[in-house]
Amino acid sequence: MDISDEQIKQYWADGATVLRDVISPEWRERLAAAIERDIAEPGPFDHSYDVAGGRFHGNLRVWQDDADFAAFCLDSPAVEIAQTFLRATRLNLLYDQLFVKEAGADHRTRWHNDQPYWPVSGRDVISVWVGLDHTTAENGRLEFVRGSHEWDRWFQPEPFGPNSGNSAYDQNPDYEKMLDIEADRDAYDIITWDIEPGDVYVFSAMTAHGAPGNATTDQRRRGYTVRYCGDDVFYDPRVGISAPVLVDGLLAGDRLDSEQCPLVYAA
Ligand SMILES: O=C(O)CCC(=O)C(=O)O
Repeated sequence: MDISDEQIKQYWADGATVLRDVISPEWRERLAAAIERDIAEPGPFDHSYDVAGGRFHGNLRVWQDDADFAAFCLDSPAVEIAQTFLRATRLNLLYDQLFVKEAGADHRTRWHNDQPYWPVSGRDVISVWVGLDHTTAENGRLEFVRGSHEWDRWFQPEPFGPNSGNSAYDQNPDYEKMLDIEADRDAYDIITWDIEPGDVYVFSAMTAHGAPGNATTDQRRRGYTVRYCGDDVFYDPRVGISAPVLVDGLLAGDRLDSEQCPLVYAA
C-alpha cells in the first residue's frame, strides 16, 4: 500500500490524516452488504436512533457477528494501515463501529475524543474510518482539531444521541468537561476533508473530532471505523468507560490479547 512519509508525519503532528482510494471496490461491496445485514438485524450493541429527518444507525463490535466485518478487521488493508501508522510490532483489534447517517439524519456527532471512552492506556491507539459514500460538509464529513491529540486532555464521556447504548457514563473526577468547540469554531484549527468511497480517515484516539449531521435529502453517509492498538497499549479500565468495550477477563496492566481484542499483527 502506498502510504507516504508525509502522511505518517501528518498523522503524528496533526492527529489525523486522510488516505485516498485504499479500500477496493470488492471490500466496499462486502462492507456495504454487511451494513445492510446489521441494519436489518442489528447485533447486541445497537445504538441507533431516529431524528426528525432520518435515521442514524450505530452499532459496535459488529465483527463478532458477521464474517465480512470480521475479515475486514482481521485481514484487510485496515490492518496494514494501522500497523504502518503506528509502526507497530504488535497490533490488537480494539473493536469496530458503524456510523450510518441516512439522508436527513441531521444530528451532529458532537465533539469528543475517544480514548476517555476506552479501557486502554498508551499513545498507539488509532481509528481507521472507512467512507462508503461521497461525503462532504452537507452529509457529515468528519472534522478534527489539529494537534489536539497532544493536549493530554481527557474529556468526560457524554451520550451521542437519545440511544447511545450507554447513556450514563460514570463521572471520572480526573476528566474535564468537553469544550464547546462548535460554539467557538474560529478559536480552533479545524481540519477536514471531503471523501469518496474507498478513502479513509486515520486519526488518533486522543484527537478531538466530530461531524455535522446529514442535511441532504438524498445522500447516505455510511462510515465504518475499526480501532486498533499498538505496542505501548495496555488494558486500563478507568471510571467512565463505555461498558460495551470493557473486556471480560482482562486486568489493569494486561496486554489486550483476548478473544475480544485479538492480535492481528506481530512482527
Ligand atoms: O462518523 C461519525 O459521525 C463519528 C465517527 C467517530 O466519532 C469515530 O469514528 O470515532
